[in-house]
Amino acid sequence: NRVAVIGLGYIGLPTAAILATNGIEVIGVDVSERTVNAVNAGEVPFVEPDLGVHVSGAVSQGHLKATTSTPQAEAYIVAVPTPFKEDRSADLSYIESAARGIAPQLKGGELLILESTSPPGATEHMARYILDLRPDLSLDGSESRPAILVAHCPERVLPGRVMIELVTNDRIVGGMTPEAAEAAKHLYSVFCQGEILTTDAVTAEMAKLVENSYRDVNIAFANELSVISDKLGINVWELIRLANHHPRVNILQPGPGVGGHCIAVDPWFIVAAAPTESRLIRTAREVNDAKPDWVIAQATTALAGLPDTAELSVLGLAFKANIDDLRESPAIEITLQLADVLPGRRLNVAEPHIEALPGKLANRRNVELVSVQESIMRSDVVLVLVDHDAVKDIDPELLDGKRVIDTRGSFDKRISTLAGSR
Ligand code: SAJ
Repeated sequence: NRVAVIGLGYIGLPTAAILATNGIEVIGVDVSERTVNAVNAGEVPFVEPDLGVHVSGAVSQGHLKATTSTPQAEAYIVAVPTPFKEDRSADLSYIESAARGIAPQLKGGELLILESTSPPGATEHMARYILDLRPDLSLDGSESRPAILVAHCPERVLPGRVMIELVTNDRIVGGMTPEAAEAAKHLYSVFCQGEILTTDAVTAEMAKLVENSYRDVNIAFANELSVISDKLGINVWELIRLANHHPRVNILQPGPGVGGHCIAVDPWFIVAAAPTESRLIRTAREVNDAKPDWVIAQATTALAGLPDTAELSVLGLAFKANIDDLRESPAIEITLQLADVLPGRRLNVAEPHIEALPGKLANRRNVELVSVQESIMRSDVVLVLVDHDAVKDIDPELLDGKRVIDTRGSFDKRISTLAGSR
């Protein structure tokens, strides 16, 4: 049995690799020649712990091959991007183009799994799209047309822990038909040691969106508390720590905003599907999206009145702690805007997980990448944007006499105000 995985990105490649290392013949398909060549050379074009070992092992055993054209296979896993469009509805064009590749290869009896995070109805859309191209097939064998089994199986792995969570997480499998759900469950049981729960396709789509919205709403609550606390002169970290002693309260941590490729996107798919009804989910998105501007105002206020020579230390650029991933990072957005609104100030940026500033920041004359220690020593105002261990572990004496804006509570036990500037 042969499985084709369409889209060799952050989800497709790990899934292809784990199937292949479990003895399945896997063909990975990607539009990028570069990605295809890298995989065929046993290499991984991005950073994810342990993925490299799996890919190189699977390729050298001959179980994993990559190509740019969709082959014939018994099962297809579609793991392509579903970005949102200007109007915040989902862009299904990558799914459609994967479907156009798959359709001519089908004979009937194949399993088609959509893994991409999708708005409600996307799996059905993919199925209908294929059946329009292949009217000789059906979803249920009706009118003696051979059936294809279509299911949605959202991934829930945490970047940085993908190879572990692929195996250990429980998995939701939603079929367009019960047979499709069972077939998908059978395939995932090859590597998934968690529970595999079956449902219908649209419930599986919503489950994924709801998980990330749940987190977004809870982070928004924490972010709102930090703004309220600042206004009231309360230390939000102490406040949350105390409130969390209640047996049924578990408030998350405020930050400079919500980054990453999922939590800031997925709730919009729910809002687009039910705009009038999704009031809380929409507001949470707005609260989190507004947080970077609030942080920028805190930093400019802290610098106001200081001599022109006073410099700013910016600690962290990644979208969360202890990773090197800068994509969709609120810290990048904040730093870029600060570089613009403070053209006369030097910004000493420290991001211990990168060797060079990303392009957008590299061409700003007032921005320099330095070590955490150097950044603090040079500066009068310290803005913490990511709670990397390398930031939390600094000698507290370095902060003496500095104005500290700690958006992550990295020093919460040592400094009693959030803004430090009051
Ligand atoms: N954040 C806070 N405060 C918190 C927790 C997180 O400000 O208390 C921020 C982070 O700093 C980051 C953002 O939220 O900027 C998102 O980080 P995250 O660790 O919450 O999540 P992701 O984006 O790395 O991964 C999420 C996970 N979803 C859930 O935990 C419900 C992961 O399981 C999903 O597979 C992934 O989205 C995805 O691909 O959908």
